[in-house]
Amino acid sequence: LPEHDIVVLDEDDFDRNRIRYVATWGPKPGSLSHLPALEAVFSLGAGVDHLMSYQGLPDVPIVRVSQDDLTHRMSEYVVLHCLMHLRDQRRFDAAQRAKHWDQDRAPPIASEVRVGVMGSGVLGQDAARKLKVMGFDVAAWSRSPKSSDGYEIFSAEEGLAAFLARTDILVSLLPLTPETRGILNRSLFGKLARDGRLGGPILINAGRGGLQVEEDIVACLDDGTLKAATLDVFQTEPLPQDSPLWTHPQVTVTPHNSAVSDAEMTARYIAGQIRRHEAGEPFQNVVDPRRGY
Ligand code: NDP
Ligand code: OXD
Repeated sequence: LPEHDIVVLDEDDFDRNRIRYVATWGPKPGSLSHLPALEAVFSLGAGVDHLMSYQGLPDVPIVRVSQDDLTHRMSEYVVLHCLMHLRDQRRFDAAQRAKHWDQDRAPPIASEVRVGVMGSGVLGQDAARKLKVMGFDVAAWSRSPKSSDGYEIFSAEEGLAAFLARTDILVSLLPLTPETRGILNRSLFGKLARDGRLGGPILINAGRGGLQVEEDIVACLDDGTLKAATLDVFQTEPLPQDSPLWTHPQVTVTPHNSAVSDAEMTARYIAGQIRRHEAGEPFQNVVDPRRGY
């Protein structure tokens, strides 16, 4: 954007009256206030919970990142971990370390395993499509009613119980909002299918840590309500050293890197949005602050 000056908060001196756009992740209190020429705020990631919790969010379009490289990375992660659970890969990792030839059974195939994707937005739809290609029996859940050619989409509170009852692997790709906070809890885990081929329900959460109640996850793993979990996001990040999730034998921990935004791609995306806006076209991927996503 050669026609614009670009400044960095806390590094450069600048005149707040001249700031037209802000790109941010987890803005400090006050940092978005007193910017009279502000035209838009860009979230440096797909999620905007870090902005929705800002006190006094400016009344300008809030634009989030939604681009193919991030979407494809997330689908890679979801497919990888669904396949890891399908093939019980962690068991073979342990067997290899013990030099144990653990060849005892034919695993189920993907079509015998029901994956339920919570959140049927940009990420959920791409992941669901790719899980279908691998053969999984896929369904999804969203806030508003939707349809898809390839799989069933349940919606809202009314559709939740039926969605959970047909789910062996629950993939969470929900945004964190007041409605979804803490949704991944014991009551919900207790409604997942118990008659599946994997020996118990499995949770994969790559949405946000605030969606999950970690105490419930550990207790449900210990009493068999859940069989295993893959978690990319946590209530507190980095995951505290004393969290039992680090060492739980049924938990796979990844450090919030299922779909890291590439800095170069994100910069290009934001520059592209600014060019659209300055050419009189609307921003894309504008968030609705009333919904919180
Ligand atoms: P979208 O806004 O495109 O999709 C959100 C989906 O969630 C929609 O289908 C929406 O329903 C659904 N939803 C929202 N609230 C509810 C609710 N109360 N009940 C049921 N469904 C609900 O977002 P993306 O797919 O782009 O991203 C999803 C989230 O993934 C982000 O908000 C972020 O938190 C997380 N993320 C995590 C990353 C990581 O590295 N771990 C990387 C990138 C994103 P509807 O279709 O009806 O609107
Ligand atoms: C995002 C993230 O929201 O990386 O983009 O979590």
